Amino acid sequence: MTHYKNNKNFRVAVCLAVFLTMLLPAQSWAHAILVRSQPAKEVELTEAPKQIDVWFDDKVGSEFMALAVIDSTGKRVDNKDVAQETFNPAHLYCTVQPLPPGVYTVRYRVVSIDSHIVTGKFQFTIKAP
Ligand SMILES: [Cu+2]
Repeated sequence: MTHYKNNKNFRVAVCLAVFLTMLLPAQSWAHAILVRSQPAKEVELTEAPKQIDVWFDDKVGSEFMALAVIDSTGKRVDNKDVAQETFNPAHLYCTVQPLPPGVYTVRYRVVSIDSHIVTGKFQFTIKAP
């Protein structure tokens, strides 16, 4: 009786372990995350940037990439010219229109090499000089 119970627990443990090892590689492998940006997240600038740069921890797919900059009224102020650096596929950038002081939101969407879509956003502020 006790033996049967232990055996059953062991089998449950094995199943769980197999299940976890199936899950983990997909989670920890090549799921791109944003590691750096220019302007940096939450930064306050006194001079308007002309370009927005984002860097991921791994290369991202060249399909479906999107980078948008939105002002506080919801208007899109980037030039819809997102590009990927040829020799560093982890780096995307776009240019922006002349930006008056205000709070801006940068939204991004990329496809990791594990085929997962990664989206996110961050803000920066331009203060009057
Ligand atoms: Cu992933």
